[in-house]
Amino acid sequence: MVDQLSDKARQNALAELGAWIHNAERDAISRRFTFADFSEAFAFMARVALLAEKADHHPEWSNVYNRVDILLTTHDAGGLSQRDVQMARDIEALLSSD
Ligand code: HBI
Repeated sequence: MVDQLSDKARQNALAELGAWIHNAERDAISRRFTFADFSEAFAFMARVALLAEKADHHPEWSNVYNRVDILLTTHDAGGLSQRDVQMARDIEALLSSD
């Protein structure tokens, strides 16, 4: 069982992950990524998919041409957990490694 973030941990995480928007209704974080074209967007999605499988923690996401919208929350915890924070960090690291 994974625990939902405490209020303090949530505030710290949101401060650290400034590009991610908190969805209070779902207690989730979301971010839109925009790429040069579909091929770049899909390559990013493939890399995120591998991260998700390795972490056994999966995004809720959508793709429209060169845009990828990712929402992270932990279904088992009913909201944000450290798994979401770490996944967001790992996704950010993908972008900076390009
Ligand atoms: N991904 N976002 C998210 N939330 C979960 O609770 C979750 C998951 N991936 C796999 C997972 N839980 C495992 O518990 C599976 O056994 C369901």
